[in-house]
Amino acid sequence: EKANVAIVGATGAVGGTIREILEERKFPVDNLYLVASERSAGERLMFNGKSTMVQNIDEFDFSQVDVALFSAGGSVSREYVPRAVEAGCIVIDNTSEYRYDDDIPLVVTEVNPERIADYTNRGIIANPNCSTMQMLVALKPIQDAVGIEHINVCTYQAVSGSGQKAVEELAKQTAELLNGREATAKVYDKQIAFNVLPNIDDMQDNGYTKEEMKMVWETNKIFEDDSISVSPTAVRVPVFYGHSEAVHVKLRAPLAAVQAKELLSNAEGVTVVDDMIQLDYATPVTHASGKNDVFVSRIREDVGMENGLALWIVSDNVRKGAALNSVQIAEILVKSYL
Ligand code: A2P
Ligand code: 11C
Repeated sequence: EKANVAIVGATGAVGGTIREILEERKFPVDNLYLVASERSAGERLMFNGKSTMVQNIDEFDFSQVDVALFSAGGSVSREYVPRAVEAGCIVIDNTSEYRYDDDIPLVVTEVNPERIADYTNRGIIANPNCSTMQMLVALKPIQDAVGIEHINVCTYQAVSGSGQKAVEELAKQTAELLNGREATAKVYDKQIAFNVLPNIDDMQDNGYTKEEMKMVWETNKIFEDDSISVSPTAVRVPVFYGHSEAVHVKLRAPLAAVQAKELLSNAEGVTVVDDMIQLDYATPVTHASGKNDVFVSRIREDVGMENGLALWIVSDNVRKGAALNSVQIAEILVKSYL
């Protein structure tokens, strides 16, 4: 019934939130192992009222672990996920390292939980990118009802998506600029405070960034529908927690805004916040930050195309976008498969 769980990247933005969520949801943990690099090995962190020491990944014995949640970046996953699997762990990987391999399931728990069964292929389940995650939680009921032909999406992404150092950079630059000093940029190539950067993750040969292409590849894979086309622009904004998205979808059949609102109101993991007369609409700061749900506002028929629907989608990128979905996958895995 209980599982031995490891968090790899335990000292990071996502790893810390995984620890919080395991505790909040009373995940049936037998032993919890906290793993990071040699830099933070020896530090102690609390879990369920117990102080637990962070261990160096190089010396860590994965054979003690049933489920390992990896959130330490792509290169760490490339090197250590195979070792963990070899030692008998099932890995839930939160990087883009294994997401696009055909035999590795890519799971959003509200959309395709049945794919978790495919963990037997390679012992790995991949967790999608945060921008795809919240978009698909919101679009799932619409795809089921009438089908989606095309998605046009612009993102407004929080700095916590780039990790703890980026959270510190935004705070520091803001203070520097308000004190009349120059902003120092280390994590981002340009100043992020009081600015917006249309450049997230590596450039690809087609002129899109990798963050943008993730939204294309992952939408097709998770919906198991290659006929959906996606036009993405991914933008970093000076927000700490919570990604926002302006999404316009072309549907395969008509769907009135009131019907879409009704579908979304009944959808798992979704909260509709949509009463513009009362100025009731979701934002990262007022609704999403620190919360588990995906919030949907501004649900309206698209003024520029037939069978079009427009939506504003906001969610905590570190929670549903990363840590929460990983834990939800682990819950289903332990309950239904182990
Ligand atoms: P460490 O504290 O030892 O650097 P974030 O996404 O917030 O930047 O966090 C990244 C996480 O990944 C941290 O927990 C960090 O641990 C961990 N990490 C980074 N590089 C490595 C590595 N080479 N081996 C193990 N853990 C790593
Ligand atoms: C960001 N979406 O906000 C990224 C973070 O592929 O898991 C997550 C990167 C990933 O910068």
